[in-house]
Amino acid sequence: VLMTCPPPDPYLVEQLEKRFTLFKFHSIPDKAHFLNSNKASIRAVVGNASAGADAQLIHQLPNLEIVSSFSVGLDKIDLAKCRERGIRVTNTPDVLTDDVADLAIGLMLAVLRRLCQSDRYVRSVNSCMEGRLVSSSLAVPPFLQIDYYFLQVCVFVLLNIDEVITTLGYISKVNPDCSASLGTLGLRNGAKFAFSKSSWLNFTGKSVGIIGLGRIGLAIAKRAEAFSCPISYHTRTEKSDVKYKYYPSVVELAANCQILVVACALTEETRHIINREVINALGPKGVLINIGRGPHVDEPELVSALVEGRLGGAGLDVFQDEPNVPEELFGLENVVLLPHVGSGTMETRKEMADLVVGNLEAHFLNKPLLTPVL
Ligand code: 8YV
Repeated sequence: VLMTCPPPDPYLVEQLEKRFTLFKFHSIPDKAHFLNSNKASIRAVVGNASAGADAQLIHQLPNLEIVSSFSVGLDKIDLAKCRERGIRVTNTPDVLTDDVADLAIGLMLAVLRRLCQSDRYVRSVNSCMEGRLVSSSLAVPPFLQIDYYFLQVCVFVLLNIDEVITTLGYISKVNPDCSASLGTLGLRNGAKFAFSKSSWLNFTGKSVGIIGLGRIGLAIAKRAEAFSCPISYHTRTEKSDVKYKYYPSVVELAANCQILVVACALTEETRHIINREVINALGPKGVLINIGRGPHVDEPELVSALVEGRLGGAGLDVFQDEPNVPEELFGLENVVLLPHVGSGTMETRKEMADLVVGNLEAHFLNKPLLTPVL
């Protein structure tokens, strides 16, 4: 078995190693040499959302029988080539649906309610007040720490006297409500931390537009309904069995919702389904949530819309060139950035691993595959 992705889960690796001879392609320095010497013995590929089996790899593996993906998404597998060669393909549907849908709702709440910003604020206020900031982020000898901290606070107070008064009111609970105030604290490496409780938006009742109404899209819709969100959707063809409003174009969907969620598979047709026109239709009060794939979005367009304020906010679990994230997003407080963790719970990752291994076992024992794609 050739694992083409970086090992995504220790349990998966352990289970594969118990049953098969596992080659971890990612950590092999001379891949061409490795393939030359081992190509004949490789009968299965295990991949995930970051690496699967492209045409070039399939071409180099003459005895490849099955590709078992540790993902529901199949965009890293050349399905046409597999079909042509009679190579079986399996994925991990259903077991991750709830987690991905939960995360989509989490992102909506996090963006609108500024959860991550609030968390950063509380940590910063506390580490600053206790002087931990200085000792944890700077290599200052212990006997100098108090002085350095004192100096930092003095400089900061002089520069931000108005905000310090407001913030101290909040911290000392003299003014526990502090609802319309703007507190600013000079923190990590001298960066300023702007914090305004009145810039948050509520989530309940916001209209949610979903692109793709498969298992994950439907699970998101069901959850958003519980928050009294009117639901609309876009798919290639209208669904006869759902009551949500259908829009035949993504631009129309974007123009008629406040939160737009990408929940469709990545194909040539859906690449850059979020483009400038869609972003402008969603507008300065709209929020984009992407739990699909990075290339669903024209990322430079998204970045400039967020920087210029043409888009209200974004919650992103996926990026065009993971693990790289456009730097321009780091300074934006209306953006929540996650490292592709939609299915990343212990329970789900175990179920995904069991499916990957179960499919391989079934194949090599000539039994029906558990979750066949091809
Ligand atoms: C995984 C995914 O993050 O299922 C998918 O399509 O993107 C994710 O579940 C990934 O494959 C885990 O390594």
